[in-house]
Amino acid sequence: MGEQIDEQNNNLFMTLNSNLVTKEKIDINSIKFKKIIFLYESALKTMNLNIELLRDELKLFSNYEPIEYIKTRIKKPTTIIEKLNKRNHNQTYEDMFRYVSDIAGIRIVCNFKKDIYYIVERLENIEGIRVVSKKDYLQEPKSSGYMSYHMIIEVPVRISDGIVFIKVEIQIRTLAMDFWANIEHKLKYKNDEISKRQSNNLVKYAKVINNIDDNMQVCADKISIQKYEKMVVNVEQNGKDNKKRIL
Ligand code: 0O2
Repeated sequence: MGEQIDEQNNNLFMTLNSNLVTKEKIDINSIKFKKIIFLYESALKTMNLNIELLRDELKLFSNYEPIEYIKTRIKKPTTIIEKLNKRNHNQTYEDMFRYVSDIAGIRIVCNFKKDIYYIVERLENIEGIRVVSKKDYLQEPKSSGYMSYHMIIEVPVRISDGIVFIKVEIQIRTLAMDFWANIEHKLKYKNDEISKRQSNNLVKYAKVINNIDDNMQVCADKISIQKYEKMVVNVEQNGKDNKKRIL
């Protein structure tokens, strides 16, 4: 029975795919393009809901609030075309599906570095999604100084015609990394005219920020250990008091 459903889904997936993933030139005003963007929007909404549920579950069940905020966006049609051109790909639907991995994008901003790795682990285990790639720019920052954890995943989107796996890019970073990346994006990322000196300064500031992140982590770890030790002392004290009362 399960195999039959899998086969059915697979056939629908192939039919839907062969209608959409074609070598036709992209027309951003066509119904076909609108349908494709709808699929990316659906994948984004599904993933966003999963992340919001994870955030709420952690808060309610574990009193743990690693996520400060979540942002989502769909890449502008003209930017999709620009990206294909810049990377010397064809302006076809096939190349758009294959090479533009961030048409649907989610950014998760956490408090601490450890939170990032915890969130990555939880996202990997969401049923139904497929992890395509992971890039850890915390371990190996970009030459610009950029730090973040990137994941490309595929989210199943079911529509009446069938099922299709749609790529979503997830960027996970701390508040401090987000502060740096937003400003650097405005000042430099797509601006070739910035001087070497200013470029070096931005790399320097990224290192300062990384240092602050590390110190905040040490601070948080110490505070949570102290909290735990206090709790243990309280429990022991309560135990002694109860004993005295009984005697
Ligand atoms: P935008 O305007 O933010 O959307 P890909 O670009 O994903 O096909 P690549 O080069 O392997 O392939 O991706 P990478 O570098 O892992 O991640 C790309 C995205 O990360 C960028 O998207 C940026 O959002 C962000 N990013 C990467 N490097 C930097 C950096 O040096 N500074 C800042 N501020 N952000 C960076 P886009 O589409 O390039 O740009």
